[in-house]
Amino acid sequence: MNIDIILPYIQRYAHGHEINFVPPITGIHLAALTPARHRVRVIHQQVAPIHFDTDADVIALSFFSGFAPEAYRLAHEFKRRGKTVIAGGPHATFWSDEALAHDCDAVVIGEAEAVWAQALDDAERGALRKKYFGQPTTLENIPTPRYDLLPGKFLVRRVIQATRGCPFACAFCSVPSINPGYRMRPVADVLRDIRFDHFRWWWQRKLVWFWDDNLTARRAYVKALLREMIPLKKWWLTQASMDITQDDELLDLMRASGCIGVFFGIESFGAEALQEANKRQNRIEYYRQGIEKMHAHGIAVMAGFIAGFDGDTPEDIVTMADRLREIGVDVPFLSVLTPYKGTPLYDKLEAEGKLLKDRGWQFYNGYNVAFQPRAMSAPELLGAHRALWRKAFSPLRVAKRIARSARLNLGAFLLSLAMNGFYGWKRITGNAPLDMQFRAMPVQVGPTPQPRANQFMDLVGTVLRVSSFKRSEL
Ligand code: B12
Ligand code: SF4
Repeated sequence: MNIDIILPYIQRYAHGHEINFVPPITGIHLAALTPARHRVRVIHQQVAPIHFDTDADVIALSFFSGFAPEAYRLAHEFKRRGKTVIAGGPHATFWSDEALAHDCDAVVIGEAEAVWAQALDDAERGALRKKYFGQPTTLENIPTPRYDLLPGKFLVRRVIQATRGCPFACAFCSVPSINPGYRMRPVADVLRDIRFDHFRWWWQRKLVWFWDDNLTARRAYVKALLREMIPLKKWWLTQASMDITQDDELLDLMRASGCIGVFFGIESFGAEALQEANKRQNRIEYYRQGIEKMHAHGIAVMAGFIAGFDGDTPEDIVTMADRLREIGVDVPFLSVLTPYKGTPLYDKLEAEGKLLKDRGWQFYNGYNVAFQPRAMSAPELLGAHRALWRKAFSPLRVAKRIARSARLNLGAFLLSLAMNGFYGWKRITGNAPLDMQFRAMPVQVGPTPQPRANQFMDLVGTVLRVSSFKRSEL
């Protein structure tokens, strides 16, 4: 059969967005799991248009909640054209009946590994079941992602997953229910993927981007992996929890193996908010010292912050821009608290009757408000988030963060330059907060405007490509 794996997308910013930097791993991983007798394509709607006149027999849709309206529109269009539509991913897993009611023929609930080949066999025989329950399996023998199927637009290409799960249980996060427990791929398998070097440009061969939930949770495992990575001389990035800043041996290994950036979910500066979030691994009084330690190891700190906890006031939210500067964050990611199914937060807000019934899934894209906050109205929360954004990405603050990262190593500096430049560009060119408020806050489901690339990333790509013509490898 011919199979199109599609990752639907709804533009989250009016002026340039995350589309052409780092690709998701999900599509190319699913393609790698697809038995070889099928022909498979991977289409990322964030960089490529959808062609309804495809010769595919099966359309596989993978989507987050915020993109569900577009996924369902695509399901409807493909179904009208006689295609078999199979849905999966974090939204369909928790809302399988909804997906079936929106023209999906089948839903894979949970992981693909154990059921994907069976679902395709059934589709081929015309005996597709409505639901497939993909129980967590061992992560042994996971194939290398099909990097060859990534469109050329993505600047970074080697995305990898070494582990699944996270030992923490933050109230807003669905990882513990999506990936219960903690599973690790054999180190040798991960190294095989890291050694995969058939990429055109030096930075694509140099960079390893782990899309793990929390790569550093099992110290013995991650240390064994990093020891093996040292001779490979890569630059790598991942998500981790802040408690690693107290493990000097791990930090030394991270530096030695080429870590250039780590994403920490710092989330808040409020003790009440952290308690509400069940973020027991974060200690406010240690933020600054922890980040200094990362910097001392040449590692840039990307950090997530969330606006809208019960304890937050609009002032608390806006002043986060000052506080994240004080503690030395290199790249901030600023989200609005969003209640995803499968989280304690969702259960609590639903029980309290605080989920706003007039909000479609578009509001669940991380930048909009889908619930009634305690200390302010929904529009006040949105306004405070946009004010925080405006302040944190003012040209001066962006420039200062980039300048400060120049003291780190080259890779960490380039990362900070690219990511701060990406957000700063949006802020300058698009009057981003206004656009986000009025254009990226969707009020109705409709045809998606064609995503536009972030021109800053295009510029970075062009500069890198031109400057690479005469060099071999770093
Ligand atoms: C890596 C990651 C990112 C990356 C990459 C995003 C991307 N588009 O892939 C970054 C950092 C950019 C990111 C951003 C965001 N993310 Co994110 N992210 C993750 C994370 C940690 C891992 C996902 C992953 O790649 N896993 C590895 C791959 C191989 O597994 P997988 O995707 O789970 O797919 C498996 C199964 O789900 C299934 N499957 C998936 N799709 C399909 C389709 C079919 C047809 C089939 C058969 C099977 C199948 O099979 C796969 C193999 O078993 C997850 C947590 C998690 N464990 O899911 C959160 C998660 C997916 N992210 C989440 C969110 C909310 C976001 C943001 C909206 C956050 C924000 N505030 O901005 C943004 C959205 C940005 C965007 N443009 O997409 C939520 C989604 C919740 C929901 N219900 O929608 C999650 C679950 C975390 C959470 N908070 O609970 N994210
Ligand atoms: S530490 Fe990160 S991945 Fe783990 S439960 Fe909390 S938010 Fe989710």
